[in-house]
Amino acid sequence: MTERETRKTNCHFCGYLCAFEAVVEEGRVVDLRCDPTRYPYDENTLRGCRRWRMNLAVLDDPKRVNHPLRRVGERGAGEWERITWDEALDEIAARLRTLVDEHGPQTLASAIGGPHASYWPLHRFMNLLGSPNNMGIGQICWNPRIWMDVAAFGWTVEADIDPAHTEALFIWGTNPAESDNSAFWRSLLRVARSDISLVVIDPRRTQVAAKADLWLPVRPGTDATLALGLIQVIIAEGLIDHDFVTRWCFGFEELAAQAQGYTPAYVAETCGLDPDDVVRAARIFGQAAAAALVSGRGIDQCGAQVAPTHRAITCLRAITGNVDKPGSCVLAERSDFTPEVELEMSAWLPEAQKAFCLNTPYTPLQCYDGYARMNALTERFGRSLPMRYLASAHPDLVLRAMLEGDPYPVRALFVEATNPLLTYADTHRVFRALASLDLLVVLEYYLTPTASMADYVLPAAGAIERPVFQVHGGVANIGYGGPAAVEPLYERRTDYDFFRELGLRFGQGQHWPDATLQDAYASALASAGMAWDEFCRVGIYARPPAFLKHEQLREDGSPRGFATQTGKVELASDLLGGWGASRLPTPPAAAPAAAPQSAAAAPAAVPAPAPAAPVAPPALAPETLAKGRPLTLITGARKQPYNASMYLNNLDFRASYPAPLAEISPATAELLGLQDGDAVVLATDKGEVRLTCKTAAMRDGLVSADYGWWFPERNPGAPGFGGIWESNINVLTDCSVATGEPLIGTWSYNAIDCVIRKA
Ligand SMILES: Nc1nc2c(c(=O)[nH]1)N[C@H]1C(S)=C(S)[C@@H](COP(=O)(O)OP(=O)(O)OC[C@H]3O[C@@H](n4cnc5c(=O)[nH]c(N)nc54)[C@H](O)[C@@H]3O)O[C@H]1N2
Ligand SMILES: Nc1nc2c(c(=O)[nH]1)N[C@H]1C(S)=C(S)[C@@H](COP(=O)(O)OP(=O)(O)OC[C@H]3O[C@@H](n4cnc5c(=O)[nH]c(N)nc54)[C@H](O)[C@@H]3O)O[C@H]1N2
Ligand code: SF4
Ligand SMILES: [Mo]
Repeated sequence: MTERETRKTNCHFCGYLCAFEAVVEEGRVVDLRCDPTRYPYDENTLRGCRRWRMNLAVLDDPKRVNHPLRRVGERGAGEWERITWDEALDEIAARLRTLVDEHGPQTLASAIGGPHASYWPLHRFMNLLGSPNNMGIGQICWNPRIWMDVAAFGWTVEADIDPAHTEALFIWGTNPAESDNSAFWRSLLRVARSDISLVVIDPRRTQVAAKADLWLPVRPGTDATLALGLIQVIIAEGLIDHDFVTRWCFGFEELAAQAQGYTPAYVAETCGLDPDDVVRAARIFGQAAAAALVSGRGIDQCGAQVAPTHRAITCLRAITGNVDKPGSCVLAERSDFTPEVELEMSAWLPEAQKAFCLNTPYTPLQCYDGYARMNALTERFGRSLPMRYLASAHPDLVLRAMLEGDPYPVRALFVEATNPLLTYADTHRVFRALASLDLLVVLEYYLTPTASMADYVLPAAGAIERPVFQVHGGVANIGYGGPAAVEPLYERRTDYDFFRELGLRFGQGQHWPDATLQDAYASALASAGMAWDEFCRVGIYARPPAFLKHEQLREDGSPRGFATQTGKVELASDLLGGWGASRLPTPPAAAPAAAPQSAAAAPAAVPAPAPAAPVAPPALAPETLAKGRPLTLITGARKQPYNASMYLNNLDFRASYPAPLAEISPATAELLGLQDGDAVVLATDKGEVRLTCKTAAMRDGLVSADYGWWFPERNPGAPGFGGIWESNINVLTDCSVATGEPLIGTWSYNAIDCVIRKA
């Protein structure tokens, strides 16, 4: 009789890490079942999810990379030789050593992607080696909100949606039906059926917008103006929380003066909205006993607008007293388990090496100096943000260092859990930069277009064959996950094993005391007094949230306050002002933000409330304008069942969603003479891509393009690289630091001028 047993494990096809029981027969996983006894405690999560069934197929997909590969032909030609792990590790170590000896440790950069893996092992290796250059997505994913929350509140806030308290919920630039599609999305469906007033701010009529009490189809890139407009109405109508403002806000008078010009008429004109809707939204937020707000990439990826938008949102929360209060939001606490910043060992990155941070002269907040200034504040409350992600190097500057050796040569790159040829801005430039390197190492599941450019492709162990512990950057006291069901198949290894083994070859032995990833997680949890076995049984470490922590009394009898310079919530910020930014939330002069000329972002003082909305003419070269009708482009609106450049190899998915879409409103389609299913060409000054036209409910004059599209059924290497030049929207985008947000460097994936025509 064959031996059959069930083992706890987790999915990892999105951030939920849903709990499974794996049925294991003779060391092989033969079935998976939902485990509602562990996070997220809900069988329906699986029922609504199309991805989890892929787990078995992906685990032993014949297309997986199963052994270390060394390039033998021309870079990109797709000619590989199978080698052993020891050969791979020894050769990579030797080649890296030669480059470091010649150029210094800063010659190595890393590239990371979304939250697919634990990145701290990579960061630990880089810190101990002495490289400050972690290139990633920080500037356009998560960092802007985190930085602005910390500047205002001294730490990050998370929405607390509690039917017992919440009276209003704002969903701002996020589309959980597609990007989350699980527990949070289902909680929103309950909100939509309840008495809670639901307001959605999104240029597209998303699923949640269709269920909202009020939908504000804002013009892309004008959210800062809208947020100031809400503040203006709330102050003018006396809807502020006087007690909270008096006791806990710094700079209210200044903010009130600043907001004055943002009348409903001005805001409606600038943002392309109905002035009555602006007033209605402000009243809903201002009159609610508790108002919650969730924002997303729609406002994170708006270039120079990003800091003023997030700051205006912190002000909106503060003047209405919606701070660390049940039903609005909770100020997170540091984790009891070892926080990310300690796991990544950022304290070991030598000061002399931090000086090689490429960002420092450009983005004074998103760099090691900026981190130190912010950390000096948060540390007083015993907590530190993860350093590597929040100091991540600006891709524009890393690519320049690769291509031009300016200000020093970056000659080597480690790519972990990302596919930059699809997901980073300006594909042509990324391609040239990768092609120019002396050493490119890619840790992957599949031979992606990016992996095809590598010198070494290393087989990464995935879900079910590795333990997981999801901590969301370690800014809160919650972590969930569980054990591996089986050992990694074939010669796959965890990313941790690679960085540890390489670390040992660089004399980092004392800093890698845990032989395996599971041991390392167990050590991190031990700080919280939880044993790994216990964690695997319950699947989560969490503490119930505490509210109103600023009111807690310290030993001397004074209230704790906020971890900011003034101890209050900072509506006006001397800290940010000290870096040359405006002390108040101030949108860059002309909207939309993405127009390269407009993004110089010399922060204006109180804006003259212009009578007419400044909608800039498209900032495109005449050659581009000659190609078609100008529209405003937004990119990357999430779509199930795909995730960025992943899962396009799933034939069932492709049968139901076969082609990358350019969505436009029916009125825009009519104006352009386009119909559903038409092939269209979309162009910016960077180039052009081909997509399929689809009409959808959204603002007029706008095109929303899918992102991450390549064709895994084709050869991922030269010459076509899986079709990355065909429909990949990042062929059209740009990440120039000069036109980005001046504190953080955020570039724009939205509010981009483009032209469109029938192919
Ligand atoms: N299916 C799927 N799910 C994913 C991912 C994926 O690739 N696919 N990626 C994961 C990752 S890495 C992330 S970061 C999250 C992101 O999750 P979300 O933040 O929910 O991202 P989007 O779905 O792109 O939603 C952004 C919304 O902002 C709107 N928007 C665009 N421009 C503007 C603007 O100027 N102002 C406003 N107010 N709205 C605007 C878009 O129309 C869109 O509906 O999703 C995660 N989940
Ligand atoms: N135009 C435009 N561009 C965007 C965005 C947008 O909205 N518009 N969104 C941006 C955002 S928010 C993000 S987060 C990025 C996402 O960008 P990426 O993270 O680069 O996108 P993915 O396609 O999810 O790439 C993940 C790759 O990692 C591999 N992988 C997955 N898990 C693991 C693992 O555990 N270990 C290893 N070694 N490999 C693994 C997968 O096979 C896949 O090839 O894209 C950004 N780019
Ligand atoms: S992909 Fe689906 S099953 Fe997997 S973690 Fe996400 S919601 Fe859960
Ligand atoms: Mo992201």
